[in-house]
Amino acid sequence: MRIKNVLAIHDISCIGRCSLTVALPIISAYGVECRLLPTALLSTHTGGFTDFTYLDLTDEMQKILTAWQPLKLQFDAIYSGFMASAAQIDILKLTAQAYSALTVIDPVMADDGQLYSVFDQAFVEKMKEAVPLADVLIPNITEACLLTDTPYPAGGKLTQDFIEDLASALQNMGAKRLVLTGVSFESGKIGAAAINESGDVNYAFTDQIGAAYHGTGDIFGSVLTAQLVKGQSLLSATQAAVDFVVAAIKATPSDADKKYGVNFEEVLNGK
Ligand code: PXL
Repeated sequence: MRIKNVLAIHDISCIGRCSLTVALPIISAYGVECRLLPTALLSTHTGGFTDFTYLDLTDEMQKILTAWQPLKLQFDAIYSGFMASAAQIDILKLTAQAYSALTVIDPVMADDGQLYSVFDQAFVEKMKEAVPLADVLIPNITEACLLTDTPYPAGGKLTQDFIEDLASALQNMGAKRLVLTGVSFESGKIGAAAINESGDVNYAFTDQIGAAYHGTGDIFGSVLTAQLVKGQSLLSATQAAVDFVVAAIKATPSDADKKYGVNFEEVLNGK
């Protein structure tokens, strides 16, 4: 049987366990080939590190895609994350149109009510154009608010109505299915909302442990994409991704520096 594959469109942050340094090992460990289209090369990720190097690979991405044309490649899924420029969102659009693949888009740009330092409102506006490309859009709550021009709730306090309004706004913008991450209605429980084509919302929760670590969104997206490619339903892929992230946090010493990410390698070793 042909091994399924995913084209992962993310940056390479050399240090800090996020984007391609988690997508590649996790997707491979699920028995799915991980093909790469790198968006940028950074000495570290941008969350909590200062004075990082940042090489924007927009021009190289175009050259790579051109070099692939004669190869007549097929991708089972395209999984995009950190985009280094607005022009890369046009590249994502062309790639999604050129290859008929399940398109999983994580509109990486913000968390905890804050836009990441390297992005601005013009980038948010451009990211809105990626929403209708998504067979599965996987924003966190901050990103979902930015994409729908919804004010971020005071203190991050969420209700079921709020989540369901965000979901229907994103589906009205053209996202087919959604997984909203970082959903919590009561202290001690956190998880994700999975929304199917008809707008039905199901939740996958787990016990909340410790603080927020860097890179867990990319771990979540990698497990989710691998599971979808392997034929799992949206809800079971979401639950698997929630459970994997929790196991990775549990495997990480509580006094570890959060910007170095979680010990997901130990979870892979146990697979
Ligand atoms: O994990 C998301 C992410 C990916 N890549 C880079 C980042 C971030 C979040 O800060 O800075 C470079």
